[in-house]
Amino acid sequence: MLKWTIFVIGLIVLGYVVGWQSLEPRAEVDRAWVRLPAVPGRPAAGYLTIRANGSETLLAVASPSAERIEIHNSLTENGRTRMVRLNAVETIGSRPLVLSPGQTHLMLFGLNEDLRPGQEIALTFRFRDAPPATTRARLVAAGEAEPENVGY
Ligand SMILES: [Cu+2]
Repeated sequence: MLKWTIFVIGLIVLGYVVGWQSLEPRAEVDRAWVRLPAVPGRPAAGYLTIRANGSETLLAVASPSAERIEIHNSLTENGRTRMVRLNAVETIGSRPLVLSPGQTHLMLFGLNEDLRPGQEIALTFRFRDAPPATTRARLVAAGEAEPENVGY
């Protein structure tokens, strides 16, 4: 009887494990914020955290408030920092991927110049496998630190 009980429990556990692995790819974005440019008309920079239930690739980002959004990486060579455009950025397994100042970030070109610090804009993220995700990003002034309580 005990053997049967253990066998049945084993089947249930196996079912959960297999079920989890075959889950549809999912990705969400949170803690998004955008630092407005010091000079209007210059690009703004966006930061956020991507969480996926497996390895996932971010392919593109769009917003009704910006003409174009690029994914950038900051590189420091010989003491000079420059930015390179990335075609995509990947999560490693299900570890959260954090886009933060001085590292991988979004660059928002042609941002609506009527926007002010404290307001929010919508950002939509397109992934290789997971369905698109939309989040709201808090706007902060140039030179202002990362806002607290920016999670949703
Ligand atoms: Cu950049």
